[in-house]
Amino acid sequence: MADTLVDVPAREPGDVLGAYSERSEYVHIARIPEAGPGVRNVDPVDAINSKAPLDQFVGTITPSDLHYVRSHAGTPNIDPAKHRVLVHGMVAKPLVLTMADLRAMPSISRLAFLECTGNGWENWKTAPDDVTVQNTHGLVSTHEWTGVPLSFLLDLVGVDRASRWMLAEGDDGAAVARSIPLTDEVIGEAMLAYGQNGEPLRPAHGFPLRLFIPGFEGNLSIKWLRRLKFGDQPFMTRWETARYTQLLTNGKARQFQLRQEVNSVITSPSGMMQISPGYNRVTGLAWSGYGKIDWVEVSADGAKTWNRARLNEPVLSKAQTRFDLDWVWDGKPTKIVSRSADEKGNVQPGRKSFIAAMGENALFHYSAQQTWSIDAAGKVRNVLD
Ligand SMILES: Nc1nc2c(c(=O)[nH]1)N[C@H]1C(S)=C(S)[C@@H](COP(=O)(O)O)O[C@H]1N2
Ligand SMILES: [Mo]
Repeated sequence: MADTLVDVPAREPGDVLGAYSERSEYVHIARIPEAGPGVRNVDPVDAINSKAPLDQFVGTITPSDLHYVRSHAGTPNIDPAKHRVLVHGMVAKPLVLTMADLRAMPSISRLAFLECTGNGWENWKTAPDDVTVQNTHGLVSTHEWTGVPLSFLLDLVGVDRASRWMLAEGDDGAAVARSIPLTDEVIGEAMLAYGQNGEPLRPAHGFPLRLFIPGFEGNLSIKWLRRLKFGDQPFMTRWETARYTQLLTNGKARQFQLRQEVNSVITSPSGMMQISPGYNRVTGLAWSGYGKIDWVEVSADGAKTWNRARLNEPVLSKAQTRFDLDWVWDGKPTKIVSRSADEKGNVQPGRKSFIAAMGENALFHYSAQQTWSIDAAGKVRNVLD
């Protein structure tokens, strides 16, 4: 800590008050576009996703312009005045809705995380040691989402009680479409969202309308939503056959692994940071698709002994929770790692037991503990432990 005050600056008028507030010139914070697992430093035209800078965030809410993006065919340009949503299938009264119709309906707002099932996919096998936490975990973000509760719409169209599945289809070049099980939880928590962090959705995130399903894999939250169809079984789109299945060790593929697991990662110190001996604040993020985070533990000796971290309020269901822990580094090489548990009793597994259960052929839902090694010079690196 400094022991003197710097000179008081001259009392002069500051910068003009503009129509937007820009970030400080001293803050450099941006997403990184990637072209696939581990394919970094790409031209944005080749990117299939763009990862959020978790190492630079404070608190739990992701700024709108830094929410991660994952799109299969780029961002379509949709005029909200012309946009329509068809709701049909096993319903008493099929409807075509405009954005004005939806805006006139009751709305809810909720803070919740969205996570791509591909988050962490580098670490299944061969993650290099020079990655940052943005590379390893940047496909998760938390926003306040605002929209019409799905349950309101179900009542409006009179969904048949025998309908157990809903098809949601997007209006992008890839026409991404997924079957969503109509469980009580989904009916109670899903929304047709038109707002993010207090403003209309941004085009990359589904403007003018997307589905949002808290706790479930990101690809179910269909962007640029154009159609909901109700049926009594899954629709078996190519997204649930060719994509989004998990190849298991026994050679069989698992379909419909829809929930995001309990997870956590230390965001500071994290990959490629430089630390000094003495006091270091260890901080990170934890989240679970099952509900609230119950506890987070941090180990500073390579998972031999664990310490309870502080959970920073608010701790919300299916939202990212920030944790921190005071730590004095003695300057010796070591490894730091976090693990979390949720209110349903799920505990984040270590990498070895995770790989033993899931094998190495799977690509999605990587949620094992993340270990960072620290060498004698204080350099932090990714390590598969
Ligand atoms: N129509 C459509 N919806 C989509 C996608 C897409 O490519 N097209 N990508 C899905 C995937 S894989 C994820 S992880 C989330 C990402 O949402 P975001 O880009 O707002 O973070 O949107 C999902 N919804
Ligand atoms: Mo995704």
